Amino acid sequence: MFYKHRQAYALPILSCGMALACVPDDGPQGRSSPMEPAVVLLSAHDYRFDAPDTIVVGYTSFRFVNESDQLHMAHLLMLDSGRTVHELLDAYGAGDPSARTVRPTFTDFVKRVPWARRFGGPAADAHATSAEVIQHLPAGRYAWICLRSTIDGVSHFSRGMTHPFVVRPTEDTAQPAMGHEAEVVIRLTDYAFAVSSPLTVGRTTIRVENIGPEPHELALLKLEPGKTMADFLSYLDDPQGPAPASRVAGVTALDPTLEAYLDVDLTRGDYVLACFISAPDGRSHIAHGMIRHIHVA
Ligand SMILES: [Cu+2]
Repeated sequence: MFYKHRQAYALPILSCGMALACVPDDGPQGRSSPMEPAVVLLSAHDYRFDAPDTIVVGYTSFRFVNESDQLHMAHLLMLDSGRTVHELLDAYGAGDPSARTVRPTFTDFVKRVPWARRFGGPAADAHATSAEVIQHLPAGRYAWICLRSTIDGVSHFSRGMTHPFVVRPTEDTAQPAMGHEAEVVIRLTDYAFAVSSPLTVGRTTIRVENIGPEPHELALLKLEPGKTMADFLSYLDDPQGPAPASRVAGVTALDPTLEAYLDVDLTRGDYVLACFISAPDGRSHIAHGMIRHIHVA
């Protein structure tokens, strides 16, 4: 059943290839039917996004292609009325060359900005395509931003990796809908992952819900053959040599009460669930216990 839905809403991507976003006759984003999420294709380069300026309210499936040699994220922030991306970059210290929001060790040290809601969005490893991240976006002003830093500590957004966009209301009563149910729910709490049922090989839709008071993310990484959680933890402390795990899917930070869907295609193996957000005490959520090994069979 899931395959049917997937094929239906994936078609606009195929028909518009690697364009910025699908622009069929019916509007600024790909849309196969009102009962399916609209499809938006994003791509990352060093250091910019190719992304649409306007999306229609409703469920949107983001597919993120990373064309560069390093990990990038298309993190979504919703800005309160009257706020601008310039103000956001100022708040994040983009003009300050010493400002480091994300250390090369991956922890997200970004400042809490009360008028910018962290709204999820995809991330992808170098030369990879993210799993589909499906979210309901209310009308408003948003920005895509990459919170990663270069190895010398310069944030990608201060190099220009941000892109404002608008989610506009529609008079069409049939907004893009989710279209299919989640088979698994992963709840993000302070500080743990609660997984409703085991993840299995093949295509799965996961609903990711932040039910804690902190912002949280879900990074799903697959361990390389023979590598263990201990290898992964020591790599986070001291990232030398090839990474023992690669990111296969995930939803970047969601503020409390927000949710997103993740359509993944899993292969057999050992995976790590991790949240790289930093807590108010300055330690990472991982240090607080927000890391978990799962086996997919
Ligand atoms: Cu967390």
